[in-house]
Amino acid sequence: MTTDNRELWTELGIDLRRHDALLEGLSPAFGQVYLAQQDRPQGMAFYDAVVGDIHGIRVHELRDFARDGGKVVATYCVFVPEEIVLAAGAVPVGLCGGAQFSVPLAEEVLPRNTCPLIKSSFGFKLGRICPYVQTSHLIVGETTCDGKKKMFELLGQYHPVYVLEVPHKKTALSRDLWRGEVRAFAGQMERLTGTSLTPERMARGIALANARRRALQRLHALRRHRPVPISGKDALLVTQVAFYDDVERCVQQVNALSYELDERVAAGNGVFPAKAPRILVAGSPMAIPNWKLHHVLESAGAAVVCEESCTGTRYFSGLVPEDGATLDAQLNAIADRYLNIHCACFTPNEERIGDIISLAHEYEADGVVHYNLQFCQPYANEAVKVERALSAARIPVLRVETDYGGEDSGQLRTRVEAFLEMLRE
Ligand code: BJ8
Repeated sequence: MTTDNRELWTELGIDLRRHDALLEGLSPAFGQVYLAQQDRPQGMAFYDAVVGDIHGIRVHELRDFARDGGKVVATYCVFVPEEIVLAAGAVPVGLCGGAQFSVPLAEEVLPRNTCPLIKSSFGFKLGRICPYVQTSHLIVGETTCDGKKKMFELLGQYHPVYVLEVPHKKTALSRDLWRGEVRAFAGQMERLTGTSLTPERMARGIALANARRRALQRLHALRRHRPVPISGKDALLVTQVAFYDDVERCVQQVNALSYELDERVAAGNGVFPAKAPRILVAGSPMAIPNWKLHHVLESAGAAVVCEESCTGTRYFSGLVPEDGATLDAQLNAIADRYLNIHCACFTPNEERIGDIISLAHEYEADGVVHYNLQFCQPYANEAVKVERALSAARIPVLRVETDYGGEDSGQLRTRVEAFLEMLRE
């Protein structure tokens, strides 16, 4: 930790006492969960360095950008069209909300039976612990689930917030509403940045966002190989970092890692034995530093080969067509790509069930762990249909509901071990 960082955090109004306590806990946790892994790809050194200076270099970059008049736009959901943010010359930053640390603070305000992702996010702002939030000029929320929707109202009392209305059905009427919302958001970005959106600027925003998706698609596709060339924990970390890193650097780092994995695959080198049970994790997103389930699974001998989640396939699947000739056509193409995200906030959401089954086949998963954050109603309820569909497809499934705390780790480990034992039989 450099003096320079402390000056920066002070300038951003960070509560240094709380912030020190957060970082003191993060460092050993990362060492135990990540650095203790064997035979990691060399390309992960970049990600280790990013976590090692998690509130340093990137925050400096954003602060310098802001000093030069740039705008930083913070988000919590993959429904926020980052193409538009980029086209307006602003920088999108996906916020974390994966730490238990800020949950008790949030519980002083929010109902305790709120999902940990919402509580953690809110607590970070309330306690002035997150320099990314502090650097941002605007937080863009959404009406995906009720908990978030109402939390954003409260968050608006502490920070500028703009809320996108995400419809909950995928009818023609909903599509029209969403297209209108995307246009209104484009106007909001123009006002925030003072930049008029043009087809050329939008084309660049679309190309950048697609480049990141392509890089992530390529990396994650390599996890289909047996033995798998990268651990699930490492792959998850790459996705988590992608949310807030500079887009071009992200593409470069992810592609470099993929080249290295290509070589591993060609040489038949994997990080786990070829016979390790292969697990698809499906469900709620896992924001940094939520590595809990992956750590339990891989410590018990499994290989997590895919995440059907917003910190997985839902983040990078589906490109925006790059041939839109007018701003209108581009905005429609963006809106349509986002409306095709299969979040459990939609009803019905049969496409997600189809995705889970296809991904289980594509990644040769021996079983699926359906993960939902405690008190997350959309994913908990949808798990019933997912479980039935997987049973019908003869794919073993384990349903897990947990939070960010460590109290249930022993019980979780026991259930995971029993599930893996069953898969090995
Ligand atoms: S598109 S999954 S990122 S909403 S876990 S806050 S749903 S109670 S995170 Fe999500 Fe966007 Fe959907 Fe993806 Fe609510 Fe559930 Fe909490 Fe959730």
